[in-house]
Amino acid sequence: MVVFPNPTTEQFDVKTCKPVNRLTYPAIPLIDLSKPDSKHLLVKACQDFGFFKVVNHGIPMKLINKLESEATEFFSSPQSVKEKAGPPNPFGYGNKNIGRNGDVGWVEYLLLNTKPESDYNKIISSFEEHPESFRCVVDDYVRAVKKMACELLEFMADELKLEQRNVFSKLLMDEQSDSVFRLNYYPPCPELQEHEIKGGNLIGFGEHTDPQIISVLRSNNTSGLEISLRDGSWMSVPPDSESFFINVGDSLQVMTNGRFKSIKHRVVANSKKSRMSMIYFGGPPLNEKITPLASLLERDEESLYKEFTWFEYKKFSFNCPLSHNRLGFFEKISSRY
Ligand code: GA4
Repeated sequence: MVVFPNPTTEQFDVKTCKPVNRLTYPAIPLIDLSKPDSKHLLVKACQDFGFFKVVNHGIPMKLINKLESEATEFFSSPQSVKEKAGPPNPFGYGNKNIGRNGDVGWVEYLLLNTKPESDYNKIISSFEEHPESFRCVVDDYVRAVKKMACELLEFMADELKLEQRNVFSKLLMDEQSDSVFRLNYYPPCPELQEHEIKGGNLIGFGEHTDPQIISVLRSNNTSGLEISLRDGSWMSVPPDSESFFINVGDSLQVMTNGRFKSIKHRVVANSKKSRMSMIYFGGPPLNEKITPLASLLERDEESLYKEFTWFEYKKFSFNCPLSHNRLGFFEKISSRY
């Protein structure tokens, strides 16, 4: 087990968190699941941004709110209670330390494996007064967002004119799918008001791309999420507690031979308001080869990536710092390494 000393606020590097000024920002692609035509926008959204917002998704607000209130209750429990569920190894409760390589953020979190045989029950029963209800709501929520993620992946396959519309979704549906669920709580940081006045900010979760296939994020109405645009500027994503935000992950970028973009994103914390987010990371089984789909390659088009399994990619990623360009290591002609 790696034990990190408690990070100091200076480590959150307020300077690098300052957004680059731009005069105009592009609109975030919007997919309205109640309108069948909306799915035509998916491929373009994944190619141009690797990010989009989903509305009219059909997931009951009651379920979402129930999970948020369970999570709020957990994060407001005494530190000693929360720590019973940590440190993450790799699952469990974490506070400020992210991953194994010294990254820190102004965030508390709970990382859970979604596999039924995982030790997630053990983690939950160690801290909760009513673990049963927490477990049920996490299960119901994960089931619902996974279904939506699969639907979106199938629409993408349709739009890409792939013969097998479940070519991506079957990886999430597989019993061995290595998917993860994360609750992030960004507490307000009053000491940072002074930095905010000077236009600085505090890193909640540093810049990174998600290694999996697809990520489904829902947050409360506190801002903080920022996405990196092609010109290197950061765009703040207006929060919307009734919608979901979807990221293309590194694995989907590889499977589409770079057509879809795995988006770099980060979260900045706030001096006054807390932010709560819940993210489902849909991943493939560990032994799955992550390689461009043959049917997507044009004549003479070669794979941009060396062959690797999800296990190999995951092992490499989890030993890298958060902001590392991990996919660069697997590119055949390394562009950024
Ligand atoms: C980013 C996406 C998910 O939150 C996560 C993260 C994981 C962790 O928090 O342990 C990683 C990060 C994430 C990518 C690089 C490595 C691993 C922290 C880190 C420094 C759970 C995941 O799958 O990859």
